[in-house]
Amino acid sequence: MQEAPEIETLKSDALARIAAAADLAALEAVRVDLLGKQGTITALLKTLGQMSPEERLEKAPAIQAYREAAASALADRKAALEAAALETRLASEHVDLTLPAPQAPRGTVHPVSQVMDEMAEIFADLGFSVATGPEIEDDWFNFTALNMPESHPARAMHDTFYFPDQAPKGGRMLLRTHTSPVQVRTMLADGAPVRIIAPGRVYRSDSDATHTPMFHQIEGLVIDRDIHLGHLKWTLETFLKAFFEKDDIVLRLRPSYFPFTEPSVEVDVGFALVNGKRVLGGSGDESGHGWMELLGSGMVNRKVIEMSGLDPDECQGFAFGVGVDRLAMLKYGMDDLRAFFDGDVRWLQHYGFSGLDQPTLSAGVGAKA
Ligand code: 2U9
Repeated sequence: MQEAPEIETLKSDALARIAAAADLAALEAVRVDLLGKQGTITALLKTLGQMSPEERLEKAPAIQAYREAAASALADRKAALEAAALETRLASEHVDLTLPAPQAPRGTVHPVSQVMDEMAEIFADLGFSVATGPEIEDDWFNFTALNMPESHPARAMHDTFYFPDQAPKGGRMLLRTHTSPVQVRTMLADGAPVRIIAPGRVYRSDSDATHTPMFHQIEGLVIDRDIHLGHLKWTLETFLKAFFEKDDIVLRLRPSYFPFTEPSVEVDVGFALVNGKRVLGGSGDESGHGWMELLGSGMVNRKVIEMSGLDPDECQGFAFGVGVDRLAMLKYGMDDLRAFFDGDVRWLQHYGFSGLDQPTLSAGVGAKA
């Protein structure tokens, strides 16, 4: 009967070691030493296998009791040590709730989106609404309706991404090369009067340091009665003064040619060279000044008005087109167009806008800065 007391001793020693374990690591060491693969209790349990059935009957209860006592003491001690560790941490770690929460990395509004918002804000003040349309167009809306019939050389100039498949009305499907199809669709759908700007992505298959296969444009269209070039000039001046938040913006309208406008004018803006940097404002004819080409525009070609379902003797209008990426570079001083599309977070953090800073033109058009 010597045997059983020996199990009791083993058990009380084990329970003492468990109670004495100072931390979770020490307790884990005791657990492995007792119940691990090479543990003393594990070994003891294995001896049951080599015993005679009588002997097993006699010894097994004490050994089983020893194993359960050790296992539950280990579990209790583990819970106690974990609770104590949490207490210590809670006591030591005091969270200063007045401290601002750590800033989650915030995205920024891309300069192109910012400029599009600013322009929508300005033109909304001028009574324009924003019109959008499909980026995948057919060549009737992208070219023919804009007075660029099949053989028109301008088609080639617009070096176009064509799709293999046929367009519903014959012709070819393509990625739009300008947002002008949106204006044609609007005239066909809503008739006159029209006061819209059409912002969006456009595609041309040329890619070099200053051209990217996809870029952003905003075109504007006004169709009504008795619209003349003066309305165009005033609208562009008012827009650019509000956009660049400068009252001394001076424009020069230079005769040009576009198939969809007649007469057509390129619009230049005057700038001064201030220690090598171009500062917009003033006439470009003054010494130390110059003219910078900004956008194209003109009175809408009669043929385009006809093909858009309107009577050119009844109504006429003006249109303009401008590259948004280019406007953003001018206003916010970026010098590399390609960076617009690189998705470099450092560039976006530097040139991006926080979603909260609404375009600063809430003073509205014509308000004194
Ligand atoms: C309709 C009638 C006329 C839109 C116009 C321009 C001149 C123009 C360029 C500016 C920079 C394209 O992004 S860019 O390369 N655009 O110069 N666009 S007039 O004329 C229209 C549009 C629609 C129905």
